[in-house]
Amino acid sequence: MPKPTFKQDSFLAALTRQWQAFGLTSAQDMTQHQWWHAVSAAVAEQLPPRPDSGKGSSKVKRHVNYISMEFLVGRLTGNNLINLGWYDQVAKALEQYDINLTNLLEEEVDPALGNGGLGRLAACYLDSMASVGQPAIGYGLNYQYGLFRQSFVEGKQHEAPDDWHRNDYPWFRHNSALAVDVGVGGKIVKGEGGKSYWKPGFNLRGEAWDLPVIGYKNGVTQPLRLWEATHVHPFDLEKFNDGKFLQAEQQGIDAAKLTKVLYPNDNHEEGKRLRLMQQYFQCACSVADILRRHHFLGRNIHELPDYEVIQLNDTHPTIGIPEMLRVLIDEHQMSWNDAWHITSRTFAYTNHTLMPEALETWDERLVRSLLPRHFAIIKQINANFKKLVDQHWPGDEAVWAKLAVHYDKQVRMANLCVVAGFAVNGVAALHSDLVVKDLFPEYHQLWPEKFHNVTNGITPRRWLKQCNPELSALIDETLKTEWVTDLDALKGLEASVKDKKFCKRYRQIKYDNKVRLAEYVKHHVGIELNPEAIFDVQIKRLHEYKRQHLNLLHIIHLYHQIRANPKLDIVPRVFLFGAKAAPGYYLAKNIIYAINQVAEKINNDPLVADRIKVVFIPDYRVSVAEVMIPAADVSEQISTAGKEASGTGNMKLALNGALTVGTLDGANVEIAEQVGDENIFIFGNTVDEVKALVKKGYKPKTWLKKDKGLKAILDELASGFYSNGDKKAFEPLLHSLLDGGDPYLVLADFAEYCEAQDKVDKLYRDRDEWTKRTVLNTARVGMFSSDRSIRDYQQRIWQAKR
Ligand code: B1H
Repeated sequence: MPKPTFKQDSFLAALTRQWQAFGLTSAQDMTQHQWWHAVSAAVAEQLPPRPDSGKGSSKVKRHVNYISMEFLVGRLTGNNLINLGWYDQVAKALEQYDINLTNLLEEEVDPALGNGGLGRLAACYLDSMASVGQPAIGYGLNYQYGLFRQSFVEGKQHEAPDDWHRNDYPWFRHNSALAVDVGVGGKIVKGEGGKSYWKPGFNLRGEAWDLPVIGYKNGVTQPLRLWEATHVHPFDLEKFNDGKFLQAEQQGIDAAKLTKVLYPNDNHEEGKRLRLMQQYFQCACSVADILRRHHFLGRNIHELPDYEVIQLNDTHPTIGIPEMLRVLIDEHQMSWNDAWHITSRTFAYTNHTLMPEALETWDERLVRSLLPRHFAIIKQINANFKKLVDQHWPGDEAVWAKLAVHYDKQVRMANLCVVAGFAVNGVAALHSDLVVKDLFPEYHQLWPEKFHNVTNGITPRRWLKQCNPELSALIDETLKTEWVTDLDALKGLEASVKDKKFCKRYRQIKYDNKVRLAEYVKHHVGIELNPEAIFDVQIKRLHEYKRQHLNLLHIIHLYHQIRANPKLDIVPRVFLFGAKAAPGYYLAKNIIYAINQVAEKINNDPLVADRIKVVFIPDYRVSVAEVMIPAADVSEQISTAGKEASGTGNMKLALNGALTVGTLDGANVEIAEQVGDENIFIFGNTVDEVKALVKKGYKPKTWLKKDKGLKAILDELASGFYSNGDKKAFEPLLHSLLDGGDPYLVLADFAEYCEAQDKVDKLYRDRDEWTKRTVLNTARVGMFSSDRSIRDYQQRIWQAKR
């Protein structure tokens, strides 16, 4: 497809229609926000009228349907302009109105339709599929409220609803022809000839709202299709005529509830009825849409797996599997065997976590009451699979207890995915290993060929070109190639570490980005930062396993050192945090509170004299990440080994020239391999060491006995020193570290973590050496482009023989 050309006349004409639609008499009368809206809508109008990703696919290249409950796309206007290659032309066109495009882009409210890494990964993958020419569609939900907005009230997290004004988001295209009706509830009834069928209790309508996913300068636009739940009939007319007005409206209210809000949990499931409804609604709409397109293109239903693959982003859309079987059997009148043959060659599953509390299981009563037909299908899958297990492990109830899809009145979604899917993959080499060894060893024995690794990636369009334009320009000048679609080309920068001029500019760019972040912090938090200090950044969801509290203990350790030796010579350091805690996650919220309280004390202690600053930036989100990442010197990736499946912030930070302080966990392992041991600070217990410590009977007390300084830190937290005398303020945190048994081995890694941080301090004093190592990070992390991940998916899963 040809690269789309920017037509200034038609853009300006569209812009005019926009301000006219606002009821204004001239462009100059628009507010800054209206300008953003008008420019976005005018650009959106220039896109092809109906992107349909299905047509480009063929038997040689299957079409990908990426189903995910979350797409954390971030702001679209700037990104779309870059990918279209129109950024400079639009900026120029706006100059005649005295409008600065860069400032305008700040007007956009982030569409925050995801929690964290899993949702952001989905967004990066859409960008890469469009950019490498993988025909694809993303299917998700059009939440009215995205992830909550966070503020701090006296140090404590406060949540507010995130109304992102989806109803006038200029990038949406509503496609009313694609609406789908979805039945829920009801029961199985006997029909004529003894054949039973499902009679749903009520119906919902799914309306399709498409966001354009624009490939990088290649003319490709593919949809991200987000379903919104509405009611089938605006009113139940019968009830309305009966005078039961309120009841008549009731149906509509319930439907609209379904896609009201994103569940704010990361790595944790709650087993809520509404959540299962959301999952089913999304899957039913998406499966119907996939089959509609398949038929529309004149293809035979038995050839579905030759043309389509359905990639499940974790188990959240698993109910799509029994839904596909139901449609094929009940609506296409197919035999079980034929339907199974099609379905089991169509679905593939990505596992994103080993955390037991995140593995989805549904109470059978819930599944049966909401989806009686699907429950019957799941029981059939289970019964058929039992025969296979009995053959391999005759009479072994313990194995069946592990492998069953339905057991103990629970439906286990991960097991359903493995049994019914043709591929299973983890998201980093270490994680995929653990998926086989710790989570699914017996399944691996049954079907070794199903298991794969695809290491996560990030899109270099947003995470370098867009967020770090100065560094991108330096790379352009140095390499003189289009590295943004071939990130391995960054290897070419290695030679530049010897180039003094290059290094000076690289360092200056980092400094300028730190100044930009300092301005942001000054404006939003009111704290002054010294850009000469080390900017040490930990940005990710707040979770016990990610160990933000390990970072906190080290901060207090430094503070103690200063108090013991007021002349202590350390490089000034700014510890920056960005993290949201799930609203019901008590411990995580307490850790936020502790960090804020310690920050308050340290930032205002004259003895510290600005050698340490601690800043918790509120409402961390994609647009804030875009300011923090280019400004980071140090990247904190300090999860307990074996717990972080991959991480992707680690990749973004390394790409932008931060040095990692990290454990051998998730993709850190591969980052270390790529950048080389000298260019990363690895510390802490390995997966095997963690397992051995736990097996031996891990006791927090033993570590406190060994390390008096560590004990003093915990004692001080318990003393009320950081909490105006309130000794209970950090009880949840202290309980977790002490009587709670320190489940994530924070104390065991503390000493080595402090040593690693000490090395950071030492190295930073040698500015040339530091710069050299950061350049080598940028140069050597090209493999973490999500374009590479997509090609891995193509080769190993989507386009492989099955
Ligand atoms: C990841 C989740 C997750 N893994 C349940 N699992 C959710 C689980 O709403 N829920 O119920 C939401 C999210 N998220 C993350 O995926 C991993 O922790 C990261 O290590 C990984 O990089 C990311 C992308 O693969």
